[in-house]
Amino acid sequence: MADEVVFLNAGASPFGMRVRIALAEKSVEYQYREESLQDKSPLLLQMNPIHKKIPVLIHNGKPICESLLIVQYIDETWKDDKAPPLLPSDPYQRAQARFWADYIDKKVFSSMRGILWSPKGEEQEKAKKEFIEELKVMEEELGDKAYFGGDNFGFVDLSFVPFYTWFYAMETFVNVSVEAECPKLIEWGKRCMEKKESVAKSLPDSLKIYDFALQMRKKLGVD
Ligand code: GS8
Repeated sequence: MADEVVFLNAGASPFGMRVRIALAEKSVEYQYREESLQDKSPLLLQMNPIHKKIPVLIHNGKPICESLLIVQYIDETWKDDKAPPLLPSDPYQRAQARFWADYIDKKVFSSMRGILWSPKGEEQEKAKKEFIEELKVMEEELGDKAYFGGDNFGFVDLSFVPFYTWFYAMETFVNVSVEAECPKLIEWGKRCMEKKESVAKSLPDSLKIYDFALQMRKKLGVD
């Protein structure tokens, strides 16, 4: 029986972009369902009753929630000869990759949220400072490698690159140039977009993301 794969997502979500890239990497066919986060479908509530969030992957009727766990599930389930595994085979290297993905979610995403959804002022400035510091940590980890995974695009690259398309919104909201602060990180983002079709076709345009963030700020009454 053919696999039935359903992907519940919302277009601008960096977490959803991770899943999109992973599915593209492994050439998995799936049905896409766009969710409205203001009016969640009964299917989303049934499939992710704990967090009630996208993304959710439903594989043969069984849900998997949380983007990093979904990506790991995809990596373990669809082993494609053309696409090397996203996670390294060595347990220590695997733990390190998971550490950086966790750092992105706990630290980088948290400062990005601070920039995006805070009113102009002290709180947003604090988030800006933290954001740049954290990006520098990521840049240091990248070092002179082509990818966080070394010569190949891997789990950390996949976990981080969706945020690259959000950088323009951050830069515009708090008047900072990520390229001036972290040039290697920008080169890495461009490399991912140019060399990885799975990335290029999964990331929305930065301007669209910026418009989306502006609309959200209005809706939330931040500005
Ligand atoms: C985060 C998912 C998330 O925040 C993951 O999958 O990695 N740790 C999770 N999803 C948001 C949309 S993206 O900002 C969401 O579904 N929000 C709906 C809500 O909070 O009601």
